[in-house]
Amino acid sequence: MAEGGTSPPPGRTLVIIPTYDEAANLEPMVARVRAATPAVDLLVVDDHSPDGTGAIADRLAATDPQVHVLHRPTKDGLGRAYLAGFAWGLRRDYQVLVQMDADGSHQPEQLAAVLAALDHADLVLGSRWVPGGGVRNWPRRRELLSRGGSLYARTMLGLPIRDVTAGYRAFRRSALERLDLGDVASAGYCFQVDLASRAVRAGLRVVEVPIVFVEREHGASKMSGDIVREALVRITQWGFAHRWRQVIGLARHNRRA
Ligand SMILES: Nc1nc2c(ncn2[C@@H]2O[C@H](COP(=O)(O)OP(=O)(O)OP(=O)(O)O)[C@@H](O)[C@H]2O)c(=O)[nH]1
Ligand SMILES: [Mg+2]
Repeated sequence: MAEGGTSPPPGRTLVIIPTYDEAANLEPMVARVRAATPAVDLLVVDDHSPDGTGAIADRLAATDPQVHVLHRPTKDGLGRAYLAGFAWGLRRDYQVLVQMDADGSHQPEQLAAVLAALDHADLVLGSRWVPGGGVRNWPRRRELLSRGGSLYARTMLGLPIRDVTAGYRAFRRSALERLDLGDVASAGYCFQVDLASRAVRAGLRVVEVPIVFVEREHGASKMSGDIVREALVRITQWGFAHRWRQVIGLARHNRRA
């Protein structure tokens, strides 16, 4: 395994930014990404935002050949927006695909550190819950929900990851190609857990690097009770299935011994 963290990313990079009603955030975010890492391309995946975010994305794309836009007809969830973005990037020759929220929570200025860690990883998670990571301006209640959710998912699924719901991520193309994206059904938050879990089970090298997550200043969160419920139900189902597979494996092993 290569050591170090300063070499350039291994190929062309696409930063995928899903948007739903991010009119106040998109332009500054795109400008920050372009300033911080001028070599990367961007793909905005907009779900027909009523506030005109899609038109802003089109305007940015018209003046910058490194900015692209994928329009989808209706709001269909963060997970499916990312799947569409991955498919778009994989059809082209991008070697690295990055997930980044539009609301300023994932700081573009930390992208270089996230990409550098791909040097010795297949998937890099920008992590709030490793030393050096954290959150800024988050209400205590929100932090507890996130920490608790991560702990629950990590324990249920037996994952060696501190920030399982982290949404600031960089994948090598080869990693995404191994994850059977065709049968990912998670629409909301548990999409992040689903992909992290698939990566670990596939034997990929998953590395966490510290990031500071900043609470959005403009626009509204799309987080809802339904999204939390979807995550809770699915993670619990996956957890029991995982434990059951372990029990069966152990029984087979004992029978052979
Ligand atoms: N295309 C698309 N983007 C979405 C959808 N839902 C959320 N997003 C985007 O996904 C990113 C994260 O959504 P947020 O609403 O900030 O939710 P979050 O960051 O998970 O949760 P918070 O902690 O509340 O900010 C933002 O860029 C949203 O605009 C969706 O259904 N479709
Ligand atoms: Mg957010």
